[in-house]
Amino acid sequence: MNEKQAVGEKAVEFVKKDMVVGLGTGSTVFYTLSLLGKLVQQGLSIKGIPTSVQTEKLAKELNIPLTSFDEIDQIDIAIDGADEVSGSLDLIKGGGGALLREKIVAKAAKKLIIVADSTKLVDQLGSFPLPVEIVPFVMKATKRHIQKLGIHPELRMANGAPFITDNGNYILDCACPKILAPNELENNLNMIPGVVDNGLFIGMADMVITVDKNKEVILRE
Ligand code: DER
Repeated sequence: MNEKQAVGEKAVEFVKKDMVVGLGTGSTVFYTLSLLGKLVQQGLSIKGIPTSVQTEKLAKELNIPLTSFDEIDQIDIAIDGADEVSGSLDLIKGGGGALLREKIVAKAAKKLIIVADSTKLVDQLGSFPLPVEIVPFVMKATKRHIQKLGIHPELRMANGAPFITDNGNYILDCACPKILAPNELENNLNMIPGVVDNGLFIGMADMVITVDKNKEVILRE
């Protein structure tokens, strides 16, 4: 079974007529968007808010109608992937470089559903390097401030140059010891001048759709 497809498509069951849907970014939510595109062709009336230029492009290819925060105030449901999911449904996100818009959309949603294959499940966050979005202007000083928190930032590169987010910023991927106090780390990071946001999504997921040891799709809430 393709776990990504199974969990991605399961999430579509929670999308109802006339909903405003936060459209996540990545290879798992790709299956959610693909099935939503088919249902839209069959008459499902929804409006999507994309979390990245990549997702916006895919949604347009699938003819999923799009809206924006200029037109709506609240999102009914956001569906997104994750890079790590802890036992308490806390997340590390940002592997795809879209963490800022993903967090904005997630915060604006009445319900956040995460679709994650079994490889993403961890006992404690921190095996996946924590993505931190920073302003390019002040990178060296920002890296020094981050290192004082006991984590180790590395500039994300793409094609031999710094990776640039949809918002024109850099990403530092930070190797962490096991993250014992994720709330504290998230707040400490975001207080650093030059840090825009980070990939810790603490207490935000309402449901995680994943696969258990018997290869069954399960809902964790
Ligand atoms: O950047 C993100 O948080 C994305 O949701 C992404 O990293 C999810 O991973 P996936 O491509 O394995 O679904």
